[in-house]
Amino acid sequence: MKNRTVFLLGAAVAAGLLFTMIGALSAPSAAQPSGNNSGGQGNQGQGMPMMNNTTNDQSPSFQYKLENKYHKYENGVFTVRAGGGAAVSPLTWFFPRHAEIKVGETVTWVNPTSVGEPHTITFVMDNTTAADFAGPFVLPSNSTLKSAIPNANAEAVVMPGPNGTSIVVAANMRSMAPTVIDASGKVTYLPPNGNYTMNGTEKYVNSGWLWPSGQVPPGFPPIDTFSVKFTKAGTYNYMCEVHPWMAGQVVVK
Ligand SMILES: [Cu+2]
Repeated sequence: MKNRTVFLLGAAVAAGLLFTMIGALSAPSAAQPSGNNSGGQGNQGQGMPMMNNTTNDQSPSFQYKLENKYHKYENGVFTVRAGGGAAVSPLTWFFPRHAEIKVGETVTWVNPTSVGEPHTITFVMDNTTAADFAGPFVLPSNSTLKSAIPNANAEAVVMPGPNGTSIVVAANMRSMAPTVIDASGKVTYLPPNGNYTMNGTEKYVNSGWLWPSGQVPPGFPPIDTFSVKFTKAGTYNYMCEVHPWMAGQVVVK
């Protein structure tokens, strides 16, 4: 368990760096929505006002208050915002953290962050099926990996493995893509922007990496929303696999 935690922390730090870089790269295009060409992007039907660039709108306290202010729960659909904030202060939190609904209703998650910071909505019901977002995989002997993009400044992380094999570190589909592991252990991948009906017996239900609309990096599944319909009363805890301190709860009555 300790090793896993250390690995997770290492991976989280690496991903933090990665996304800081992605954030920096995408920041100029993200800054443009103050013009007209993508003026709808910040709204996402959530009643969120566009940030104007007057005073201090990047401060954590401003962003936190803003994200907590707007609640949307109508027609049996409770919308929860995964993350929020902007370039200076992306928020790694669910807003609100507790959603209370009735049996048969739905929770929909969106990511209103104005820079490309991803989150997951991950329910780990049996306590053993959490998924790291990258891991070591065995390559057959004498195989090599090269980038699919010609002349890319890229090289896969490959290490010597046992018996002449190689170990490649690759992204984990069960973290990155919408995934369900049912009571019998069967793994099913949902299409991007999964719309899942939870029966309460699952071992693992994951949104995949949920990006702000229009900010999915190349190579990632195009996911900017996730919906779960709850058919059984109970308390459903979930977390974000990218930022394990992000925790939320759906109470179904
Ligand atoms: Cu997160």
